[in-house]
Amino acid sequence: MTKTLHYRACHLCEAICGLAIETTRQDDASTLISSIKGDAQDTFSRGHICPKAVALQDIQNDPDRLRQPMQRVGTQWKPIEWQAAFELVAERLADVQQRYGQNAVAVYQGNPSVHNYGLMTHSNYFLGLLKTRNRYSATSVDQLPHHLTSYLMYGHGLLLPIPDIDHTDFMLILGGNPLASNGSIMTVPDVEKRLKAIQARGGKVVVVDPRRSETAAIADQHLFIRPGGDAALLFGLLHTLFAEGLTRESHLAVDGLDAVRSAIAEMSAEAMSERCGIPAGQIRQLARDFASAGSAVCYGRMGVSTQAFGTLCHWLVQLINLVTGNLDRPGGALCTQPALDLVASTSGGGFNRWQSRVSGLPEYGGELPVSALAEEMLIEGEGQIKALITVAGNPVLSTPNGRRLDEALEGLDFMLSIDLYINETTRHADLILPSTSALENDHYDTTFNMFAVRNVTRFNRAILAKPEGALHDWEIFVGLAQAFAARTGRELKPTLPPAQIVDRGLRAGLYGDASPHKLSLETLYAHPHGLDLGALQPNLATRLKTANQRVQAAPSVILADLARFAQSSTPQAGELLMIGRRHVRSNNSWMHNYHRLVKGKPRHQLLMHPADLAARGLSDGQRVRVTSRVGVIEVEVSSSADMMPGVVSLPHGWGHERAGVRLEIAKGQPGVSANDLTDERQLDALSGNAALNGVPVTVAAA
Ligand SMILES: Nc1nc2c(c(=O)[nH]1)N[C@H]1C(S)=C(S)[C@@H](COP(=O)(O)OP(=O)(O)OC[C@H]3O[C@@H](n4cnc5c(=O)[nH]c(N)nc54)[C@H](O)[C@@H]3O)O[C@H]1N2
Ligand SMILES: Nc1nc2c(c(=O)[nH]1)N[C@H]1C(S)=C(S)[C@@H](COP(=O)(O)OP(=O)(O)OC[C@H]3O[C@@H](n4cnc5c(=O)[nH]c(N)nc54)[C@H](O)[C@@H]3O)O[C@H]1N2
Ligand code: SF4
Ligand SMILES: [Mo]
Repeated sequence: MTKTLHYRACHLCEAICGLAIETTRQDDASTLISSIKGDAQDTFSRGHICPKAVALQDIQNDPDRLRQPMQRVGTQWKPIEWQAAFELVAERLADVQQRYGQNAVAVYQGNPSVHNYGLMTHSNYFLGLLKTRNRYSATSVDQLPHHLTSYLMYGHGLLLPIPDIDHTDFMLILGGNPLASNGSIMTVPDVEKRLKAIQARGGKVVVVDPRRSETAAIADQHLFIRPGGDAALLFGLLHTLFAEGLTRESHLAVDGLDAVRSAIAEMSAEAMSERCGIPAGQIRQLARDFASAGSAVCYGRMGVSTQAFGTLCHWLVQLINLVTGNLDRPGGALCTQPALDLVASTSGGGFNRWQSRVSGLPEYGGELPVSALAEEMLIEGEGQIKALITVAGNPVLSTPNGRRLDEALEGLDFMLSIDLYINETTRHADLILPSTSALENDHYDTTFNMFAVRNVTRFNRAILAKPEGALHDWEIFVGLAQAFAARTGRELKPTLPPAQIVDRGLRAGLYGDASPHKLSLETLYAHPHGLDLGALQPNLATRLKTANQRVQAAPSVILADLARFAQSSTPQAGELLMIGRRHVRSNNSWMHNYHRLVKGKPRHQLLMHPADLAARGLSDGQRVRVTSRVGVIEVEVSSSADMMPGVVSLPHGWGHERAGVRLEIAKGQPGVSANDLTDERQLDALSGNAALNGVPVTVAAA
């Protein structure tokens, strides 16, 4: 038996923690993972990991994980050869497009699409050939408002200013719980230490959240907010900054600040207080604290993206940083200078160039909002979706009104899933093509290095050999592209493996723009613990992609959305609004099949304030029936004084007890799906992003 120590990052979530993985070569020549620990020599993550990293070995060994292409024949799954599978896909998709048009084939790309570089570099090699406008992804149940705001204000959807957490004196967090999520659009391994370091250097952390979250619990101040009330709070803050002369000159050239000032003239802290449930005095004080800090950063995430005014929220976050002089400034919000820069090498975005057929929801970046997916399948007419390809996604559990989508999938002519499991979504597929597992893959993080709180880079080598007959995700796309091109007589340009694409990008910038760091794969191979390229630096002035190279503070489509805000509902007596939550042992819908992560007491209960329980004659632990416009679920309720009265919390990604799902451990503790209650009609209408938080519900004894 020989033991070997390998170093690479975990890429299950955005934190990219360095791992030290020991493998043991057995006498029979097979290789086992003998331990997974944090890599103390990784200067970015400094040894930090969470329990999910240790479960990488469980993914590897899971008997439920698919290892070969599977074809559904009735209710049975039968193995099929790769080439036969590729040809079958090509035949079926070509047939659907020939009969119903190009848009009749839809695509949904899930979250791991940005955590696996082969999916980044090669999915379009195949999917691009389809030339369909029915492209969907998890972006529109997540961070779409961030991209749209950056596209409109800075000219590129990926110019996302990142909190300079290591140097700030004041961090205001709205709708993010990095202690559970490990940070999002803020790649920050070891976030708890970094937040506590703010406090240790005399700074402050303030959290705004309808639940006293794990992050709120360690903050200096926590403000409960009515779900969906953040735009009101942020208007009140910005108004106070203007009204009390708390603004500071920015070095950035800005258009439209006067227009902003007059547009929000009536939105004082006093006028906004009722909508967010925060007293005007506290709003004003927060504005003063923020403005008087040496440096400060306002950061908003999931909780403020996936709500009815997600884009207004992110626009206001940018403006608050801008007018206090904290945008593009150390200790404030800064853009990264990544080794492989997608801002330099991709187009900026594109918005509302076309709309969804049934509800007219706007396109962004070539995709339509996923809230429209089910109706585009169910409602007949020209352009109706007849076939679907899902890639690393589980929209039945992840998108609003998932039950309706579950039903819609039944009616498709053909469905292909590129996935590792037979889950709530892929059980409907005709064909599932599974890729190699994470540790069998090499990986370069094209996405999360862009969002990191330091400029960092690394290349992750595969640790386990590719099993015989297995294919990487990128190879599956190449196989599909070749078969589809052959079938339809289309020309296919040659491609390179992802590692070579990354090497080119590191050397020269992907499309010939000189890379600022002059790196190559070779240099990264020589740095197995990652390469630190320094703290974030001001660079927005030179990186702006707007037509006139100035920040656009008042994009007209955003100002137009103020009218919708003005007409929106104010709090109703007795209202009960549902929000979500994350737990460090879970990962969206797909890591519930590992005993190590799900053991112990269940974590999928509905949380409710004791006063709300009492008002309904309910008691802790009881089964309750939760009803929304679109659905009903039954679940156990847990009494929690951490909830804001009038708000209940249910995590998403559960609900594994469905016929045909092959997730034996997950089915032992299935939970229910929060997205059986969320409403596909509840949207940030401006961007089309789903409003998953702030869903009106009623709760009664089951
Ligand atoms: N109510 C509510 N709903 C939510 C959210 C919420 O907060 N509340 N959060 C939303 C957010 S932020 C997101 S990102 C979405 C996530 O939603 P989705 O992206 O739709 O789903 P995931 O649960 O991430 O499912 C990932 C799938 O990818 C597969 N997979 C994992 N690794 C690989 C790989 O390397 N290759 C391939 N081919 N497949 C792989 C897994 O088996 C699994 O089926 O959910 C959203 N839905
Ligand atoms: N352990 C774990 N880590 C993950 C994931 C996971 O599923 N599990 N998913 C990954 C993904 S895909 C993403 S996108 C990130 C998300 O990472 P985060 O953005 O940190 O998301 P959450 O942990 O869901 O935190 C959202 C917070 O918003 C609060 N909230 C809900 N509604 C409102 C509201 O109206 N206003 C305000 N102010 N707050 C509100 C919730 O109570 C919750 O505390 O996490 C990533 N990391
Ligand atoms: S926080 Fe956990 S899941 Fe995320 S990268 Fe680090 S070890 Fe992996
Ligand atoms: Mo996400």
